[in-house]
Amino acid sequence: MKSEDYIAKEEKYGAHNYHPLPVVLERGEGIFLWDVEGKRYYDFLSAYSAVNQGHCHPRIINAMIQQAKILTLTSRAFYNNVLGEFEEYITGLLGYDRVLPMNSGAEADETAIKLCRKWAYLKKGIPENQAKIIVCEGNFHGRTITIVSMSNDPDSFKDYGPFTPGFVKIPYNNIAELEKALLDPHVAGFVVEPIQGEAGVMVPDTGYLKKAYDLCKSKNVLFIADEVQTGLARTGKMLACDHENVKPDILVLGKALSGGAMPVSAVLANDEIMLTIKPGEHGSTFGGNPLACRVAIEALKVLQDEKLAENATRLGELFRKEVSNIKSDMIELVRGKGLLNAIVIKPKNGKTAWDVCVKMKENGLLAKPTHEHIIRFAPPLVITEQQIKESIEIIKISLEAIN
Ligand code: IF1
Repeated sequence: MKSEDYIAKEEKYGAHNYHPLPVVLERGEGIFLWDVEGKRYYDFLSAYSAVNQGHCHPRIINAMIQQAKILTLTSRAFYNNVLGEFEEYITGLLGYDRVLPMNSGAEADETAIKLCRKWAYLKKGIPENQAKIIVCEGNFHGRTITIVSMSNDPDSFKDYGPFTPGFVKIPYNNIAELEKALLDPHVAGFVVEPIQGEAGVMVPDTGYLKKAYDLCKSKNVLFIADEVQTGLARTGKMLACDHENVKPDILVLGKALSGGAMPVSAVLANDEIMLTIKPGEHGSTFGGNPLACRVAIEALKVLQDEKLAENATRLGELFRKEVSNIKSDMIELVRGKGLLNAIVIKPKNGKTAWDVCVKMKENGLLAKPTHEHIIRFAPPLVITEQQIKESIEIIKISLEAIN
């Protein structure tokens, strides 16, 4: 079968909830992907930052294979001999009392919302069913009904109502609006992405997270960071909140927690919050399974052993500097942090970000547009200086090829 045959099969039998770039991938190694015709590509999406450690990292895959031969799933009806080790490791690494393991990012965000509400009723003393949670316009936290109830993007919520109540939407990167929203005594939490990914890699002003955190503290409101995309070395620190020395009350992780090997997510918090959920009040069949735990421990160790946060800082700076120097009337703006970057594209003769991505694909580099005119550039963090320079050359010739 050729690429077009695979594409036709998906078109015929699959739901049409995605519009992929026309490339059919069959193999990945480190920063590279190969299609079914054997053509090699630089991966500048990293499965939306799930593959920070690079495709099929040998240590992660080996951990996975070893554990898969022994035990994969018990459910939480019984103990398993890996979960405790994972819990001890990740809480020690990130400095929290406890962790609650889930699978997808959306489930972990749902868990954070449930935790926040439990805490609001059991600890803060908000009257039953009155708790409110502040969220930011432009957010992306996943696809469940409750999470799309937090969204102001019609693509996410339209025709999925009725929606979950209890969310207050304010503009992102706006301290004054947060201050105003916090005047309501029924506010229990504030959910924020340290950098908004889906919105087009929106980096807030320096000091925004710290000020927001301090304001939340002054009102006894939980600061909840969705680091599903920004966490785990992507922005040049283990957590993007580390840039401002902010320690979220509730931390949400996903994606790269498994290095892309399987869905693994987690919510971290201290005793006062985490212990408000009692046995039988929340969970997941697969959450905390021994296979996921082994994979996650190894994925976290790889981030540290290979100093991937440092690499993201260094090569991210290089990327933004060199791309800013490209002379192209299609580049309106380059922004980002670490290796989470975006180019805002100015359309030219009817050609858009999509056409740039198709051209880059032809030239051997994969990236995906978001919001019509923005292209996200987020390679695996194992990329080298030489490779990032080659990639920038591909971006350059692709932009030049569009007239
Ligand atoms: C898709 C975007 C990225 C996330 C944050 C939770 C989740 C995500 C901050 C949910 C997921 C994804 C999912 C993916 C597209 C993608 C995305 F463009 F939509 F915004 F990465 F930039 N919090 N992000 O970014 O995690 O349940 O998917 O594991 O295809 O929907 P999930």
